[in-house]
Amino acid sequence: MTTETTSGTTDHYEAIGKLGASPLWRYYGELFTAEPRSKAVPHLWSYDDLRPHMLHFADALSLEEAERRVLMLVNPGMTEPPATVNSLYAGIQIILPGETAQAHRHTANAFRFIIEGEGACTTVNGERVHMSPGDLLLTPGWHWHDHYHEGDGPMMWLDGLDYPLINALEAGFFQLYDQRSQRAERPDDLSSRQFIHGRLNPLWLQPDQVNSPIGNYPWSETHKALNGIGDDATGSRYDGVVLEYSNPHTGGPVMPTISCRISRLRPGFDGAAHRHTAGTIYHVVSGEGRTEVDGTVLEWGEKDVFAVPGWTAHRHRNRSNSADAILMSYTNEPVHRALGVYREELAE
Ligand code: GTQ
Repeated sequence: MTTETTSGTTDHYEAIGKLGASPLWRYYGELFTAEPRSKAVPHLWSYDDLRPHMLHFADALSLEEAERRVLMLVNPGMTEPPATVNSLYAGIQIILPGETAQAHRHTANAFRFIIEGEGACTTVNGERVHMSPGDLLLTPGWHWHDHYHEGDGPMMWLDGLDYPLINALEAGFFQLYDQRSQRAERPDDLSSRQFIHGRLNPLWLQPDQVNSPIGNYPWSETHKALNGIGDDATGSRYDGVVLEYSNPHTGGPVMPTISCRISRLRPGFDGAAHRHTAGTIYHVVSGEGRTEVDGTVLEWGEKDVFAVPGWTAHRHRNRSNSADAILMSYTNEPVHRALGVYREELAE
C-alpha cells in the first residue's frame, strides 16, 4: 500500500523498504493475533480412496526410482512447504516383497505405525525391527534406517515426521548410507525386549533422555494395556481412555517433538469439545465415528487419517453402540510445553 496523504510519506515508505526496514504498524495485527490461527484446515484422507493409487505406484515405480514410495498427506492449507498440520507430516508408505528402501538418516524424527501386511522390517542403527499391524516403530533423528520386506503381499504403514518443524528451524541434515542396507549388528528386536516393560529398565544401558530407546511398541502390548484398563476408568472426557507411548527412562514422550498416543473410545462415546494449541494427526486403527472440528464434520472409518489443526475446537464421537473405536494420534504438544506456550481449554 503506497497511497498516502502526502507524497512525502510515500517516499519514506519506499525509502525504508529499500533499506530493508518495514513499518510494524502495518503488520501488527497479523503478527500478534489475539489467538493462534492455524494455516492447516480440518481434513480427512480416506484410506479406501488412496489404497488403489498406492497399489498402482507399487507396480509402476521401483524403489530404486522412488527411494521411498510414499503418498504425502498434504493439508489443503499447508501445501508450500507440504505439511499435514503445523510442524508435523503424515504419509502412507508401501513396500512390496523382495524390495529394500535405501538406508539413510535425517535430523527429522520419524515413526511408523503399521497399517497392513506382514513380514517387513526396518533396520534402525543396526537393529532389525519387525513390523506387524498396530505396531509403533521409532526412528529418532539421525538414526540410520532402511526398510525391507521378506513376507508376502504389500505392506503399508503410516509415516509420521517432524520435518516441517526441523526445516523451519533450519536444522535439517540428510545423509545416505554408503550401502543400500545396514547389516544387523545385534539380535533382532532387542531394544523392545529390553525396555517394553517400562518399569524394569536395564541398568547397564546408558539412559537416553531425549529419545525412547524402544524400536517397536508392538500392538500386542498396546492391546494388553487398553484391555487391562478395560471399563475400570472413565478416561478423558475428550479422548476417552487415552494412553501416551512413553520413553521408559523419562516417562515423557517417545521423541522430543512428537507425542504418540492410542485412545479407546467406548461404544457410543460422545466426547466434550476442547481446543489446544498443539495440532494433532489421527489414524483410525478400528471403528467408525465422527470428529467435529470448528464446525467441519469429519466422518471417519477404519485406516483413515485426519488432521485437527491447533486451536480448533474438536470433539470425537464413536458412531457404534457395540464396537470400540481405536485412534492412534500424534501431536507436537511436547514442543509447545517445552517452550511454555501450551494452552488448552474447554470449548463448550
Ligand atoms: O521411510 O525414511 O514418509 O525419510 C518421509 C521421509 C518416510 C522414510 C517418509 C522418509 C521416510
